[in-house]
Amino acid sequence: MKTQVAIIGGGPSGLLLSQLLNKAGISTVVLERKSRDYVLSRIRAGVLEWGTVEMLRKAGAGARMDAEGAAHGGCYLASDGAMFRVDFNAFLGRNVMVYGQTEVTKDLYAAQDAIGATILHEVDDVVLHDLTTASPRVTFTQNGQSHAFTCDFVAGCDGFHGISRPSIPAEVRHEFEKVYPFGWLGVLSRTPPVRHELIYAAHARGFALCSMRNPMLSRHYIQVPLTDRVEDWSDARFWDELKARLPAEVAADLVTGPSIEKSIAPLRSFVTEPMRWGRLFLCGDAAHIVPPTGAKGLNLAVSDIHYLSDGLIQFYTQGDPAGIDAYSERALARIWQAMRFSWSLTTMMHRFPDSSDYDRRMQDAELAGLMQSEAAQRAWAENYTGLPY
Ligand code: RFL
Ligand code: PHB
Repeated sequence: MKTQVAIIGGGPSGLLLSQLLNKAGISTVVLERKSRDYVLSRIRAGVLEWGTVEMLRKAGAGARMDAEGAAHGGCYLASDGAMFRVDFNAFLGRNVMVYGQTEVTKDLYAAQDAIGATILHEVDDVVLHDLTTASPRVTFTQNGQSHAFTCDFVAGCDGFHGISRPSIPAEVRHEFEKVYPFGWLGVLSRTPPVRHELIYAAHARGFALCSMRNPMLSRHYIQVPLTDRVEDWSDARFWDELKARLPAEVAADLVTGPSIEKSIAPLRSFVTEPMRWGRLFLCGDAAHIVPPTGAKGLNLAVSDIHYLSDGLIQFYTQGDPAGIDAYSERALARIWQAMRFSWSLTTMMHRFPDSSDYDRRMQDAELAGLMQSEAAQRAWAENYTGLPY
């Protein structure tokens, strides 16, 4: 077997890359460790930057998003009772799209099926060989049988715990990491969203976020200690805690109901540099992780794929390696901006266990500064809705 681009990982970044390359006549093989049902059961991101929306349309996977997604022209920030709205439309004439990652992934699978792309599920023991030669080789097992194929390039789209990043020698990698001393408890429920747009709430008891998937499906998060387990949080305890952290007029409107999914995610900022080694390119969570506060993870995966797919198409159609040679630098420049935004929003909105009174006054002053300044809100909106590619 031989293909032009081997793609490790069938999450949003791997599927989107495969789709864009296939549409340009470039052959791919996607290797995914889990089953399709498992990949589609993961509840993750909910907010798409407009650049992501346009990339999904370009890939031919945007029709259902355009029909069922909700364009939001702003969002709310709340702090101990006070709440204000950042108006993306007024400042920038831009929206974000509320459409779940689960649906994005489903649409990408459907688009891949429609063009007959090769996606192998439940593969194990993926190993990348000869990455610094012109003909890398990929070996793996499926149903207990060993397989191998050669390719021109490998795209490592296998998430934070994948094998692609560790395939780059440790002495080549420069890793930057910040682990936050708390996690997010996320709850999905068949209840109407409390407001039409998202609410990010800072509170003395900890951060809370009201998000949604559609008019009858809400997604809420609260900051919890890393030592907490999902079993510690009955539905009743969760709703009480969420209400306690929201402004009173919002809490009064909150409709509660049984949870249909509940999970705790740790918060981390992580970047590895460079994102290319020989013929291997890292994309998405394989190369970087942001805390979910800025809603940037999936969107950064998509901007990586924008740079890499353009570079590979330029290479195959014009014989010009300029785009793939610039990939790591271009992707990283945008990634560090999103890292800064996610870190700054996380730092401003959460309670840190070791923070002093001084630190808390700084958080209050930062939020008040944002509330009072149109210039600050405009800059915030530019980052939240997505910096240009
Ligand atoms: P993924 O989605 O992790 O996909 C990687 C795929 O690779 C497979 N894999 C392997 N396959 C073969 N061989 C191996 N050895 C393999 N190892 C792993 C895995 O099974 C998987 O299918 O990475 P990708 O494609 O780079 O996509 C990144 C996004 O999933 C991620 O950044 C976002 O979900 C982050 N995120 C959010 N991003 C946003 O843009 N907006 C949001 O609102 C947002 N909210 C969130 C989030 C992530 C969260 N969690 C749970 C981490 C909210 C949460 C709670
Ligand atoms: C979500 O709806 O899952 C979501 C929305 C915004 C975030 C993080 C997660 O910042």
